[in-house]
Amino acid sequence: MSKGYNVAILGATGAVGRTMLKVLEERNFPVENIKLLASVRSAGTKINFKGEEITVEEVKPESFEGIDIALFSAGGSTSKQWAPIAVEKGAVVVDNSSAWRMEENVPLVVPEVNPEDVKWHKGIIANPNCSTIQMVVALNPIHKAKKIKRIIVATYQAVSGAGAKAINDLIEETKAKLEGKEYTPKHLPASIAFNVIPHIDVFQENLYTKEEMKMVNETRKIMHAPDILVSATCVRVPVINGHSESVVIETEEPITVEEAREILSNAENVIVVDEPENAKYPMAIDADGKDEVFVGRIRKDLAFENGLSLWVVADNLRKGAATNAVQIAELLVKYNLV
Ligand code: NAP
Ligand code: 3JM
Repeated sequence: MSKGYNVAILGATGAVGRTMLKVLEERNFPVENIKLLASVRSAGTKINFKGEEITVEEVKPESFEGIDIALFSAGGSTSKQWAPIAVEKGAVVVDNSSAWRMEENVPLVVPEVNPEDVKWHKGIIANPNCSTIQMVVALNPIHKAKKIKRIIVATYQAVSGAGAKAINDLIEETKAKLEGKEYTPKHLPASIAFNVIPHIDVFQENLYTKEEMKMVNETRKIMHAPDILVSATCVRVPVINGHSESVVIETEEPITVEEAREILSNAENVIVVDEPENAKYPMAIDADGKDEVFVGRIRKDLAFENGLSLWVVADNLRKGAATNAVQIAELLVKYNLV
């Protein structure tokens, strides 16, 4: 009989945590026991897993006793506080927050790009930011063939990326505006209904936001490409789920549209949707609920000598967070690391 694992989810009541439960179930991850953890606010909440009602518990140091794999999605400060405790109790932590991603002794893993990096973990493995994940899944195969020098990206990010309460903000503000009423979003930095907001996470000294700098630094670490130049503009749009990205790259060697299409058609977990003559291209609505990264609008960029423009879309709660984390857990099993 094959082994089952004791799995804990910290942040189980959140948008990412609930998606992780769904993905564990769908992919039939070998779970022996599951423990659902959150703050005292939602202790006692019941959540269904494989037909069983599981009660959410307040996270405590003892919560991690006997746990093999702990999937974290409860924000940066919670992760800073609890990951070392979980590791000390013997668990391997797969963390969805930005708290550990750039630490030297923490692998930052996208299974389609750098699966082998899980092998040098010291207890914590970081899951990259949602916008970074979908971009590197699409770009790494091109980088391997033609070496990318430069990436210029603008994101169109769904509100689900800001948590379950931000989804509520979009719906409530839209309803209010249609009825001529006022509603001020509580979990987004500005009005989101009928608007776009060029502000995700906090502004840095260089006038980029932290979300934008995550895309710069995480891309280099995951692709093992410390010299790659990345410039990002991250934008929140009134979409419930599914991030879209306009990506322009410059390669060292020339690349044709046909070559790029061929490379991407053969890339793992990438689906090319690119039929301009039939008005077919990737859209957030179609990526919702899917685990692949969708690429289209592939064309020669007119501003760079060896330039290529692409449109990249994925479900941010799935491939951008939960699915990637569960894939990392699957690698731990595959490589006998738990
Ligand atoms: P969310 O819907 O707001 O859920 C937050 C979860 O964290 C809830 O389960 C909440 O529990 C729990 N939590 C908050 N503070 C806690 C504390 N002090 N102790 C224990 N649990 C606590 O947010 P989300 O969208 O699921 O995102 C959660 C985190 O995942 C984010 O903060 C971010 O770091 C990360 N994330 C990563 C990606 C990615 O790209 N990889 C994408 C989105 C989010 P209660 O119900 O008790 O409040
Ligand atoms: C996505 O602790 C927090 O404030 C969470 C902020 C957050 C992050 C993050 O920095 O961990 C919200 C949504 C992310 C992320 O994936 O980087």
